[in-house]
Amino acid sequence: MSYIHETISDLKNTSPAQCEFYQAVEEVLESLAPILESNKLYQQQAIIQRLVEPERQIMFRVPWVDDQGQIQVNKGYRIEFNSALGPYKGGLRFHPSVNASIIKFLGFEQIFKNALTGLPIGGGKGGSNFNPKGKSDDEIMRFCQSFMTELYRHIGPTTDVPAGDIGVGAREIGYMFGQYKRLTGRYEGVLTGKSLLWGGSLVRKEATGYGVVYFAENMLSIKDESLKSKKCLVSGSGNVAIYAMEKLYQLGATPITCTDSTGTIFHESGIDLTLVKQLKEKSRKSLEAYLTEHNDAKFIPTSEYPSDGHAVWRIKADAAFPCATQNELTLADAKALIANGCQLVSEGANMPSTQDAINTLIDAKISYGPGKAANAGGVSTSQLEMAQNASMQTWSFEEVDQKLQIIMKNIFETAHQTAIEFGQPGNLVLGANIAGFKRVADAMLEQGVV
Ligand code: NDP
Ligand code: 2IT
Repeated sequence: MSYIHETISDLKNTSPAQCEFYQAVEEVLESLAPILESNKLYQQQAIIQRLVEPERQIMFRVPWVDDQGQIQVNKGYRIEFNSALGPYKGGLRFHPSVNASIIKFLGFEQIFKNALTGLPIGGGKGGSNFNPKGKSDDEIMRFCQSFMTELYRHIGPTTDVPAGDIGVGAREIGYMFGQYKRLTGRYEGVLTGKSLLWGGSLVRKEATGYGVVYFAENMLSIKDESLKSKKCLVSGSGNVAIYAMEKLYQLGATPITCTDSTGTIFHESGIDLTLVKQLKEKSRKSLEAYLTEHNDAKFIPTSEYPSDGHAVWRIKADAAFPCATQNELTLADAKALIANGCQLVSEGANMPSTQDAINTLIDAKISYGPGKAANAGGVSTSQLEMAQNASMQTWSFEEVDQKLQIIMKNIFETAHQTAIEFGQPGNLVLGANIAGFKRVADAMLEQGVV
């Protein structure tokens, strides 16, 4: 058995029943064979075995009282995965599907994503199996306060800096920041994605979605192409999807779909973004309500999705932007995209494509931007928020957006050049994994066995 397969097999024995985590580890480790061959120190110093084991895993009870006076109990997590490059950095996800496997896969991805940005941030992730859907504002506040009542003792502006992810936006960050301040008495940049009124950074809200589109532009530019006039499939209708669609429109492309957990909207003439913002950012409704304003659009409920995938990827278009959740683009979906002439996939979500879908997209020579490279604009702008907080400065929208564009270009160039260097031009999965690994692994070598 090879060294890599042995490591994965050990992991399955010592961390049972964590399939999303194994999937993320396998994807990274499979790409690392050439660099592990070229520098034996990584094996001698057990870098891989150290990387797959989080530095610390915190799991806690989150009790809270609902509007009916009933006591509810959720699970809370913060996985502090790797601090070789800086304080643990990564979002919090509130979704009923959250478990240790999901948080570990997200934390593991975050190590390499953050390394790839070139910024001084380590990798971490957290969250809860709390379901924000249908909860009142008061319930959300009480939950967030209870969550922070345990989390506050583990985080800090130079140790661990959480942010948002699925189910955690400005409202939740606000309630958590308030409770942190109350418990510690400190007003400091312990969370990112804060409101602009009290320490947030311009562009952070838009950053992940804008970044995914900037990354796509970089992928196309080396083929002398651009997004202008392209028809685009977008999945999701949350923070990442909304600002990916906004940037697509700004660059002359047309998003024709978006999705949520209830189904898919297909609007051939272009998604009405003002309406999606209204439905999702304000009234928090199902996308089906889109039809009340646009009877020329189509809503495909999840019950009508193909059994081997998702309706959104079966629609003919030039480019695809998965921006909802993990494993939302299957092998059959990838084949349908290719058959329909799709030229590009840029991932806003974390691990949205299954491994066989990724292999198929790469074999078809489609421009494929893996999430840990393409969606790194969010965490990068979080680091810009930390920098502003630490220096007590606020930068203009243009200044932050300019920095974001440069960071996305650098990430693309790094992954692209690394893929060439290791003999697989165009394979940005290999390029991103090796480049991210090299930075964090070399830091670990220099810091000794810790
Ligand atoms: P939001 O909560 O704002 O939006 C999530 C969207 O995805 C919603 O439309 C939601 O539908 C849909 N969705 C979530 N889970 C499922 C599911 N299991 N099946 C179908 N649809 C689902 O989250 P974000 O936009 O912030 O995050 C989206 C993705 O981007 C995630 O993978 C996240 O990890 C990743 N990401 C986020 C970053 C950020 O800065 N926020 C940074 C980098 C990556 P509904 O409205 O019905 O709930
Ligand atoms: O997956 C991600 O990169 C995020 N959810 C954002 C993390 C952050 O710290 O801004």
